[in-house]
Amino acid sequence: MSEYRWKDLLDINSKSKAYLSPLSCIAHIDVNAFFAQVEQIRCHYNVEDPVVCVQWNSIIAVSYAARKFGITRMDSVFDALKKCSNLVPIHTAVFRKGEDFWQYHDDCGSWHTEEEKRLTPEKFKVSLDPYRRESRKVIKIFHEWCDMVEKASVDEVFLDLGRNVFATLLLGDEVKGFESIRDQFKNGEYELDDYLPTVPRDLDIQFDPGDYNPENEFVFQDWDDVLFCLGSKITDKIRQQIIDVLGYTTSCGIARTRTMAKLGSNFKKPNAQTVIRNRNIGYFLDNGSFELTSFWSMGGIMGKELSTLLELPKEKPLRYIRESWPMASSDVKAFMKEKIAMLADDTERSFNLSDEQCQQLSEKIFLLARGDFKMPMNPRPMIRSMMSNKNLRGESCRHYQDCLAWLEVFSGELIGRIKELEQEYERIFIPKTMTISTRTPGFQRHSRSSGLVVGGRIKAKDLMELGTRLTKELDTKFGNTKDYYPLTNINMVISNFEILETGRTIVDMFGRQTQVIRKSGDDFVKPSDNHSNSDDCEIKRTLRCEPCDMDFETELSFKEHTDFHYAMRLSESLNGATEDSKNLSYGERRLLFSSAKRPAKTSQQGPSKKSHSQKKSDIYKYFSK
Ligand code: DCP
Ligand code: CA
Repeated sequence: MSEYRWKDLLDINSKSKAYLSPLSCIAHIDVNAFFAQVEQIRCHYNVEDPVVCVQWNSIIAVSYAARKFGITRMDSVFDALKKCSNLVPIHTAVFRKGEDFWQYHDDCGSWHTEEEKRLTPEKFKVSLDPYRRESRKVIKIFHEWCDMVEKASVDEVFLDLGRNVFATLLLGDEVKGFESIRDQFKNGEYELDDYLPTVPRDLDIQFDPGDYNPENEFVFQDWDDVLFCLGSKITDKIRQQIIDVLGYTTSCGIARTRTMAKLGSNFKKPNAQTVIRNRNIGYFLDNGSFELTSFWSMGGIMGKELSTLLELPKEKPLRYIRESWPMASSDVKAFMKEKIAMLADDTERSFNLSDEQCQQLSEKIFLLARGDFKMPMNPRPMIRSMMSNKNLRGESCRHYQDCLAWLEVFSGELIGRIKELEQEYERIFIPKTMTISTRTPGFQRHSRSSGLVVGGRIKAKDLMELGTRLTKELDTKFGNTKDYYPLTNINMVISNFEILETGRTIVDMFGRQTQVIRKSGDDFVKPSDNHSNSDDCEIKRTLRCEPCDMDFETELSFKEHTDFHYAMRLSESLNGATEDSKNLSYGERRLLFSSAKRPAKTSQQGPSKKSHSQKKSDIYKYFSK
């Protein structure tokens, strides 16, 4: 008989209960050397080419090919070139001071060796947009497969595979050998508290390499083993799709909790997955490479201090936790409190933890060491604010005009990020507050905030206008004091977002472009002229799209049209735009189609964009114009 019950199995089919079930199946997937892979693919290099992604002279991502030469993120480009003479350093895209769009400068030749071609922080600001864009494409693939995706950072996600593995086990017929449990499920021949039947012997599945099984445990002892195997087949397919469609390799971990899945994905890199089945958790945690600080939330000083407080040994510290406090977290807490009391008078070694903190930490440590610390997924954390920031060096921001040049950059960057958010969430985001903040050479911060009033979608011009006003206020107040300029930092923060649902409140969304008018005879009058008896008159809505100079009779046709624009924008952001696009800002148009375009080798949106644009338009066919 199984050690799990029917209710444990049914719970993984519920988004809210799955992570609590002992049969939970969670994956963590992380893109390998993310920025370096983005640049490698964009510039058509091979996976064997030692590509590094560079910001000024620093390396911020190292491909696995470059890692073979011992190159790390700590190296400068020059150090790395000494380690590998055919290194391929590729600089991030940058905004130029005074411009509202980013650009790659691959065509500038040897920027890293020729002084005059160097991209310097005095004149440029790094743009991470290309990576966010790629990140969105990757996340989109996860959403195609999985109903609970939590984006943990720009290049990693957690997936709750509960529904996926439930369906493969009980609802599908692809995998043979589960006929009996499927029949039992379909015919309702079970009670929630009944134990599940024994796993059949003649199963038609097997683990690919990646099952962490150092003690050669018999593989399919219980249903958790089966579910992890099914889960690993799914993540295999997802990861293969990411390679096929986008070209990126990833590493993946599968386990019953998020923390274990994350340790798993980090275990083998690049292009690998590691399954930590429940019965192998102990072996995995004790394999020599893990301690309390290995867990994501225990990194840094906190984990170190707790290790000292609990007197954890260097050798197998997690096993020590399990063995020293085998029964309950209250035993960990008791030890902690006793130790804290003992050290109270020792100013060098005393700990300042409240009873409640001890309670929480002891519960967490007790569970982490058993690979059983459960946390719910947080699929869409709400965005609260967005910042565009520039650290300034030397004399690069000496007066008000210099500030304005950086405000152009900030406005362009923030509008780009709002557009990204809008695509990701399929909502319209309108920030209501802006803050401009500056830092003086003496590290004093000054800031000014104000409400942003816009009647519809926010534009770069709106941000620039208010940013200019706030910067002017700061300049008037502090600009004449001797230690204000040159500034060492300036940033723009927008916050307090109003979020509108696309397609629902058309008048709210397109307020300025939409007119509601009532037909009376042959004349049109505004309905506000006569509210009282609108029921008995024919009300005609004229919905207008200004960029296209077109009117629409029905909300449906108007909505289809705006959806078309939306699809165009989405497609353009994925595939590159055409010259007649109505969805480009002035800066984007100039960047892409200016007649003064640079000669041949120029790669303004990157070579891969060009090749992608040939594939373009698939998305259009779902929308009418
Ligand atoms: N990044 C950065 N500066 C850091 C850490 C990360 O700019 N100090 C950027 C570059 C990375 C990306 O974030 O490519 C993702 O960070 P990861 O820590 O996941 O590192 P990588 O993806 O580069 O490598 P790995 O394969 O080890 O995950
Ligand atoms: Ca990564």
